[in-house]
Amino acid sequence: MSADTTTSGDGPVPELRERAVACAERLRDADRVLLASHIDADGLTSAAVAASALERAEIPFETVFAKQLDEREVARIAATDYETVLFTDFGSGQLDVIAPHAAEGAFTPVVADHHQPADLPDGVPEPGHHLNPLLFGLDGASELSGAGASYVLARALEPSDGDNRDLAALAVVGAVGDMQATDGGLSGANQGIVDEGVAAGVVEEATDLLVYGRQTRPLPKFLEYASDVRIPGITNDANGAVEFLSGLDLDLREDGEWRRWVDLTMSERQTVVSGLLKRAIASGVPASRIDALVGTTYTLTDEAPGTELRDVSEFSTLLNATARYERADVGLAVCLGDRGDALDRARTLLRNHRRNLSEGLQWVQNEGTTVEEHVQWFDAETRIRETIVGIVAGMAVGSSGIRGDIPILAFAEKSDEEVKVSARGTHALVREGLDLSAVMREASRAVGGDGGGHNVAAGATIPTGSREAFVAEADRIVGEQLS
Ligand SMILES: [Mn+2]
Repeated sequence: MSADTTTSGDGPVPELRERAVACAERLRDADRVLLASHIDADGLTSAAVAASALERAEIPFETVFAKQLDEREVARIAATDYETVLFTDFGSGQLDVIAPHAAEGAFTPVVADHHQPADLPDGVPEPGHHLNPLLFGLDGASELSGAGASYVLARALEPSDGDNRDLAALAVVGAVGDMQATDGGLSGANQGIVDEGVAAGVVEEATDLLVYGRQTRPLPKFLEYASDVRIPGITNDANGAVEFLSGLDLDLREDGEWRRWVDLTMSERQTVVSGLLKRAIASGVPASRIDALVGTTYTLTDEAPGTELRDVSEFSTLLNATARYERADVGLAVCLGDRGDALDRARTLLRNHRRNLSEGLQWVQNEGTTVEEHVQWFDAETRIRETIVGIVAGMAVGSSGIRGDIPILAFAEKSDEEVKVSARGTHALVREGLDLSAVMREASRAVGGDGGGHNVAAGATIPTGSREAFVAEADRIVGEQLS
């Protein structure tokens, strides 16, 4: 029998753990720490995990957030009198900017990230406190998120009488929010974190219907909006969903109100699932799509049943809604346990977010995209907020009237001087060689901007007026990648 260390107290990967211990030592040596994190679901949970761990280790800290860690932002950080800066969910891709400041003695960086590390300028030494799964042969897009890297650090920061495994709950929210789950389930080092969360009694893993809104949506809305697997006559069909449910011979209303998925007994759920499967088969939905209806789900057992926070995917959606509207303070407060004002605010932000997304998608579908040789694009200018234009682009690829066999570039105005670009591809294109992270970095730098991200989804900021040159450059690079 070989020793399996993946689920031991050493955390998900022993080499990562060793690096985390070195990072933790640096943090313990600091009088106080500036915690800087990315503004998205993964970045917010990263910050919450790190903040909780610093608090418990009695290390004073202050938290700041940024949408993008560019030269200006790093310079602002360097100008503070913090000697130690902990970067979470970003920092690796900006090491070329951070390391020179560190070399000059402005601050000592500790980085817990999962994005592609940048090459350093000649003669600038590699910072020593760099915790990133990519340095240890793990996939940063599917095996460990920023929150996961922060969690590994948090375990290393545990006081001798403490146990930070409860923070696995937030790390799982971060991984799911970072789109690291396939068929609902996490893998790699992420699975190790799930196991620790289960052992700590904060996470529950189950096989269930993979439909958004298990905790919060009344059954007809729950099925109507289940758009990942389209079932004719139910999906996007309010009357159809009600008719389907009414025909099941179950008592699905309580005091005249529709019950929610979470309210059903196991046997009631089975009746609904088998009815759905029958309907899907009868309507000719392909078997592979039908399989995608059911998969792994994660429940946070300390959260109240029937709330967004109980279900990991609903929790991460709620956080994203706060992030997209620059309310990182609200998202962080929810992560740190505020169930009053912050939660109310987050819910309002989510309602507005949904309305903005559907209006945005409608607009793209009406306008259509401009198709180049290897990419398609649209410029929303100020019609779609730059913070949600990427999500709209992802929803648009392959939707009604928009091609799904080439990547999409989406532009939106950021300021008078800057334009935000978001790129979205498909996993099929990535298998053929598409790497949008490289496309966005190279094409943006060619026009005086900067960018990066993941192979299937990436972003950049470019100077106003450079759109045409950027599209030409991106089109050429994508052509090279896919040839
Ligand atoms: Mn992330």
